[in-house]
Amino acid sequence: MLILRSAPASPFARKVRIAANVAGLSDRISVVETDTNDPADPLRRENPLGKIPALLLDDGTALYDSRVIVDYLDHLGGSGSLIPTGEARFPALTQQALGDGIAEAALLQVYEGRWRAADKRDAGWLAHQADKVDRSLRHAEAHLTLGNGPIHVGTIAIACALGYLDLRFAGCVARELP
Ligand SMILES: N[C@@H](CCC(=O)N[C@@H](CS)C(=O)NCC(=O)O)C(=O)O
Repeated sequence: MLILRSAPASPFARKVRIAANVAGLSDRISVVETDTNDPADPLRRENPLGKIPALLLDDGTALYDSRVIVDYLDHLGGSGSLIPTGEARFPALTQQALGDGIAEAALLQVYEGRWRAADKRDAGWLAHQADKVDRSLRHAEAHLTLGNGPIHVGTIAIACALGYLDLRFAGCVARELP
């Protein structure tokens, strides 16, 4: 049984859980809730970065990060089950990078609030990250055909980014760009 270190709110861990489901591998994976803030959690021994998701193989090897894990699941599920082959591969991987980047920029804003005292928070830095999210959502709306084609790593990543924005930024209005 493979072990997936995960947490319900993590967009990157969610991407892996959905990918495992799409590739028909959920039965082979035990999802273990992990506290990235707990120094005693085994995660830090398995992934020195202390980040989830991490996937533990039967021989104890740890795979991270989510892109590597999805690549591994694609290999287990049969090449092309998550990452298209041929020419379609690169747009799908780029779409994954866009989804992951949105989640990352959103996460950095959340961490700014979680890790810095209120008087140390940097409004310029928060705006820099919020602009990335805004631009990327506009780009996705204008250029991506989501929901009409096959599910792959790119569509999954965008879905997880949108889910994370709903979770952490629900009700926020997209900022006006110049
Ligand atoms: N690029 C990584 C990002 C993983 C990541 O940032 N995970 C967050 C949770 S969503 C985390 O573990 N944060 C804890 C920390 O940074 O200490 C991936 O795709 O797996």
